[in-house]
Amino acid sequence: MKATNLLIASALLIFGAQAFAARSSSNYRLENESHDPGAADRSSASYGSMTRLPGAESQPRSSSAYMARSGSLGALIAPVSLSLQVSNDEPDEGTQISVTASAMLDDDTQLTVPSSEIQWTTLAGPLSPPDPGGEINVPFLLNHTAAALKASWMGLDKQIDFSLRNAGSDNYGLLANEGLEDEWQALHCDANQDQIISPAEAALAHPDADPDEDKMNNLNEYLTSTIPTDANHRLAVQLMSLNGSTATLQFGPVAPGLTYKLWFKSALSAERQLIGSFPAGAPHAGQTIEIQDEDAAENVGFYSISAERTNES
Ligand SMILES: [Ca+2]
Ligand SMILES: [Ca+2]
Ligand SMILES: [Ca+2]
Ligand SMILES: [Ca+2]
Repeated sequence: MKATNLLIASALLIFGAQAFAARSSSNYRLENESHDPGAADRSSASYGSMTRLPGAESQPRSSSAYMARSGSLGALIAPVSLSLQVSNDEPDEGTQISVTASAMLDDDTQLTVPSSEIQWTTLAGPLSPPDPGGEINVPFLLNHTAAALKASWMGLDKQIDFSLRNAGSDNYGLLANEGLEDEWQALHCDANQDQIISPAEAALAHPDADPDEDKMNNLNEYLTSTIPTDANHRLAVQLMSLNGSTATLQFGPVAPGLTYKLWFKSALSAERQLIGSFPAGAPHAGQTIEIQDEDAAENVGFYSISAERTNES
């Protein structure tokens, strides 16, 4: 009895070795063969297959070149192109958009690819990759901004370009809701112009701050189109000379879109009188304007200059 048991065990061992061994002849060699007597899934380095009946609950599987169609019997499919559909490629800042991805397969059918299966890369701009549901929150912007995302899936790449619209001028991060254009504030306070505004930079850009200490706060520098980080750049009027009753004055720097008014008062406590209005045309932009007040009194007086915006240029 003992001898018989030993013989049976040896026979099973020999059968198993024949069924699973790699085989070859002078014409072919079969590597990595797998054997699934229970009709289970099989795969090698270059293909994947599943042996479930249509409708069976299963997940698609893939290799670098193929994926198995979910629920089908041993079907292999190869995606040939990837496409992206976006709800709006010119969205306003602060809105939400959605991206859906689909693949054209080599049997001319389409497959929806979940966002969560895609590897997303931000190529340009401030957009983060979509969440697993394909939603993207468009951040608030300083200005109109181009953006691009890349989707990579199953060896296929697809780029999608966006033109993000700056819908509001006073809504950006720490610069929001201060009554000054964010773009102007960032131009002068964002030290490395990376559009990341630190609390210290935001403090320098506050309407009441005077970072160049020229006694013109940022609000007034903004209103008169002067540079808030240059103490030599501030709207001022200077008396150049006084000959008889003719005063020669210079004021500036002037900017397009502003109208300047020259005022005089005989004493600090007196009512100011309007000497004249001077639209600042383009030829004078950034320059100083010289004017003469031919009714200047020879006694002490005070000139001042003010500016108001007359158009949006
Ligand atoms: Ca904005
Ligand atoms: Ca602002
Ligand atoms: Ca200032
Ligand atoms: Ca200044």
